[in-house]
Amino acid sequence: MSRRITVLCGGVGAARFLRALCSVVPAGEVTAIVNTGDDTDLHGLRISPDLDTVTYTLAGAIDPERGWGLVGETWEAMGSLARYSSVIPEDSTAGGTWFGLGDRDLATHLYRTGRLAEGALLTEVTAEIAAAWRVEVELLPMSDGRHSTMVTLADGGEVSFQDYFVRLRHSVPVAGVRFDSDGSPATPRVLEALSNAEVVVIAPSNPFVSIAPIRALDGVDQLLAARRESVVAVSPIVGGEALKGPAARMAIELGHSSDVAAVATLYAEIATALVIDPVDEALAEAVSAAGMRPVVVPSVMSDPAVAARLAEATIAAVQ
Ligand code: FO1
Repeated sequence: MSRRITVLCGGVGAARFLRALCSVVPAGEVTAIVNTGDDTDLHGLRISPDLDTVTYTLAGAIDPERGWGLVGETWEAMGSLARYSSVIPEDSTAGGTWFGLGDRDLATHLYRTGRLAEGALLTEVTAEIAAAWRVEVELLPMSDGRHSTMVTLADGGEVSFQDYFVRLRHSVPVAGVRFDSDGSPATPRVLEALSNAEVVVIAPSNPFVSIAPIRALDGVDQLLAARRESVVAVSPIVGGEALKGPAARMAIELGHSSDVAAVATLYAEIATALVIDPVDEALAEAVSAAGMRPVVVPSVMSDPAVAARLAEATIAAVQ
């Protein structure tokens, strides 16, 4: 049974958009296809940051300041690793604390890792975690396989996405992005949700490292292009800046401009309308010239009412 609205999602921006969407349509009508290119293995645990950010946000449990992790979190486990910092061999990566895993958040990674080790699919485990948090939106990892986002640095090295984003604080210039894939496809349920939904939304997420990994899966772009007239994107760039994270700087470093016209160029083949903020109204013609219909509506989700209007206008743009 297909749900009415399918949303392509990264982390924080997508999670906030989904929360807004659920304030204007029943959560049971929404499917979220979530990027897993950011997934990482640390301390022997499988961590799926975007899935967790979406789950915790929809559960009302996200830390509102950070945008990731749990509100009211404690950090005893990470803090206790400091005991071993004086004995760790130089060539060891054990016990690292650069990626902050809160005590309660750790339970999610323990559960996910345990279930995957038993042979469960990430799709199944994600549904279990969502149900445990009473999340009614259908949450789908983009694939049950591994598709790791790798970032080529301008100085020539290559690092994993979390190395770039967290360890290097996305403060180093990038020269490229690639997806280190085990060749596994998008799940059948993902392809079905892309084919059968009434409306597909591309959330205000980073086009290069959040939406591109989903688009890189076999068949996804073709499915979207075939139903382009009912696909709408929300620009993650407002006034030349990213709503969150390094999307604007990445755009420039990867040879694009950091504005809504560049976003339109990236999405024109797969989506018909682009939601842009009034501060970018002067670029509406450039969006049209790039092949997308601009829809101007406040898109900085500063309060629930603005966010709800954004969600409503986004759906209305292609209905
Ligand atoms: N982001 C950070 O900037 N620093 C962290 O230490 C960090 C830890 C972390 C732990 C669990 C989790 O689900 C997310 C976490 N994030 C952290 C966020 C994450 O790295 C990024 O927001 C996404 O991967 C980008 O979408």
